[in-house]
Amino acid sequence: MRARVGHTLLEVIIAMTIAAVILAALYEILYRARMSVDNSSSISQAQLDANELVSRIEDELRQAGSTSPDWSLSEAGDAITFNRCLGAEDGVVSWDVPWTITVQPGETDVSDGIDNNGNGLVDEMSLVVLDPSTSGVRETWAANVAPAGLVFLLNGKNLAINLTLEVAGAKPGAAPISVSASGAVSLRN
Ligand SMILES: [Ca+2]
Ligand SMILES: [Ca+2]
Repeated sequence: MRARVGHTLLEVIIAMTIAAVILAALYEILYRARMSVDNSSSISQAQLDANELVSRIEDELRQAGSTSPDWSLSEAGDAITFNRCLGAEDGVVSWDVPWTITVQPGETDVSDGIDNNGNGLVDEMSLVVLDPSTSGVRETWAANVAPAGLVFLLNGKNLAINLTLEVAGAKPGAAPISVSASGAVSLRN
């Protein structure tokens, strides 16, 4: 009887198929692990950003008194207008130009329930500083604020601030992940 040498074509095909299936499964596992790491680092970064932005708002408001000439809080609690105090001389306080800190629809994603710019966030808003006399944008501080993600709540002299940012979900079409930070300022007289 002749000794069997090598493998039949069928055996080779079966072996290659099994190898391909194993490689595809490994790739899927690695891909998911990578996505999960990327997503959790985006969430951590968004949390740092949210904390930093709330501190920035606190710093601005701390300088402003609620008696500053243009002080006002919108009825919806999503916009605050104030003047920064530039100092006092001979008992006369001098105030900076008015600022409004608020959120408004992002330039590339209008408020229509659709993710127009395809970044995984629906109707994300921008955190902006407006010139209240013209409604022009003086500064943009963040572009991934959740819809209605900025809330000011005044209780006596205590002003609470809550900001919610969003991070796109790990998979396309997944719901965004919200990250919130809050702070408070005791307003000066
Ligand atoms: Ca979007
Ligand atoms: Ca939209």
